[in-house]
Amino acid sequence: MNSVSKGSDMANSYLSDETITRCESGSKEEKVKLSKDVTSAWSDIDTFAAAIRSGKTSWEEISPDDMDIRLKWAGLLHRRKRTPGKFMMRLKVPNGIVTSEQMRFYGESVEGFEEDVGVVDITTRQNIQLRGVTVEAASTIIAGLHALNQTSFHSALDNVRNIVGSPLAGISPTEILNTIPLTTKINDMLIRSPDGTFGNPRFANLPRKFNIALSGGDDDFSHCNINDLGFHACKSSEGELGFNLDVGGYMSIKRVAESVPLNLWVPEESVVKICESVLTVFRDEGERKNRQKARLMWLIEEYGVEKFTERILEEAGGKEEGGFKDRQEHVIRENYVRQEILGVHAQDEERSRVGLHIPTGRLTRYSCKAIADLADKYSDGEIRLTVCQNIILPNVLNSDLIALEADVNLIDNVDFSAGLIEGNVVSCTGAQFCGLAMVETKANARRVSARLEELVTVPKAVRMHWTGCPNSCGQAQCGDIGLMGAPARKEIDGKKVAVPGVNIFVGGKIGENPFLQLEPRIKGVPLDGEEVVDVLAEILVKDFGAVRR
Ligand code: SRM
Ligand code: SF4
Repeated sequence: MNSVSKGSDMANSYLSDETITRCESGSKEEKVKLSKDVTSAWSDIDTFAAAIRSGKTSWEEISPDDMDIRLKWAGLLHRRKRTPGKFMMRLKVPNGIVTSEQMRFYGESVEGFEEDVGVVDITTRQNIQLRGVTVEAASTIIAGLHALNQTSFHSALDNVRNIVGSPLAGISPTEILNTIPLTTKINDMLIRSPDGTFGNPRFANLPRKFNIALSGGDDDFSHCNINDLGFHACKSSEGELGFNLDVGGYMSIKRVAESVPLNLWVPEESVVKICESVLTVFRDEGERKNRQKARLMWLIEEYGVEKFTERILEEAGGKEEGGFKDRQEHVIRENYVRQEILGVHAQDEERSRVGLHIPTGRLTRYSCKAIADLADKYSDGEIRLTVCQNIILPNVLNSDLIALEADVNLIDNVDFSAGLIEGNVVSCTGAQFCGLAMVETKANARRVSARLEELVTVPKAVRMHWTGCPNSCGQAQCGDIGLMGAPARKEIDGKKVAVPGVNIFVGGKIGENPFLQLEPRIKGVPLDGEEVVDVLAEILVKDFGAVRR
């Protein structure tokens, strides 16, 4: 049996004796978390970096439990399989709001690394990942992030991931509720200690990852239905601002589950409280043995929806205490058309918001700096990230739009306008850096979408989601078309040989009436060459009204 580290400022001190007993006979990850508290990562990274800098050790001598597991609590994911000794560093960017100073810092952080490894990605949780990071560099980058009021803590393995909010918060004419103050409050509750510093042990040892998203209006740009907690803005019958709460949505190899509605409406001021109460129940009662069943949905099913609601309300101090009500009726506006993100859109009489396309969300050190400069010049230094891996510059004066377009056209890999297919590609990391990937995704997504733009024209945007394996980080089941890495066979020199391929899903929906497409329409399409292009062109013609050029 492992000895349990349980000091007063540690994650394990929040676990009851009963939970610790379950963890002791739990999965490998649970044993690693017990034997040395995960909060150690927050200071270990400085100790390891100093020892390497002084020549006393090398990254190879750091224990694999620290290197590959515990350092994830500092946002450091060792890419042992693809780039040994180098990390991907995942940040926390609540609501996807980034300042020009922070964007400039991302570019500078990867400047010293080889150019093809030292890149920056916008993720499918409107977040940032820096790549090519060494142990020595990580400690300096974390200090730089903290100085800019941002952190990488609590962003990987068994903690709460980036809090997703509406990218049009505060600037959408159809908004019900601005999500920015709330995503900030939830983030602060999770990661800041009472003295305001980064790193709070309270919810740092959960049974598994946990996703929270808030939608401020009917567009549901946050994809609430695939989050463990999805808050849908909805006024109460008395006109108070708040949210209907859906719970348990997630995607994984084992299971893809759409969230289920609770009979619960949460007033704006009790959102943080209900997050705390669900997280407490999940931390204390969630599965600790079988990681495939350690997501919130399994606990909800154990309770049943009604009993689960009672349990979280009890934890929150009761229905009246928090001003909670029964689920409120949400009237779907007639003929509501989902707003566009990309392109120029009126914000008020003088200003516009401008959505810029970042192909597959990949930024370079150069494009980070160039985007920071654009934001300083045109959008009061503000940049917004989207779950579709693009960016928005808000508050651009209409009189500046022509100059902005000219400036954007000088930047590689940032597009002022993009085709209806290329502009709507989403892609997970894939085999370039991800050890779980079955196929390369970002490069294929770019090649295939460019070929499709040559072959067909489509009457409206087609969202194509690429994901390198069934974990579905690229959310294939949400896409109009989803492509998921899978085995395929191809005839080469008269013989059938195994090649990288994709399963193709058709018909996922997002927005007011979301739908997850769980079954692929076609399996095992080889990825290299033209076959996948031909199959997709056919689907575009049949299902999406495309016309061949
Ligand atoms: Fe993910 C594991 C990348 C969003 C479901 N995901 C991984 C790892 C950490 C695996 C690994 O160690 O290599 C990937 C790191 C690759 C790398 O080098 O970047 C990885 N996931 C990503 C990102 C970067 C994809 C992207 O290119 O944008 C996204 C980071 C979001 C963030 O900022 O935090 C990302 N992952 C998602 C999503 C989408 C979402 O959150 O809306 C999902 C499905 C939703 C969900 O989680 O329920 C998702 N990732 C997974 C899973 C399956 C979870 C499960 O319960 O089994 C894994 C595997 C795991 O955790 O064991 C996984
Ligand atoms: Fe890696 Fe698979 Fe996630 Fe893509 S979907 S980033 S290949 S784990």
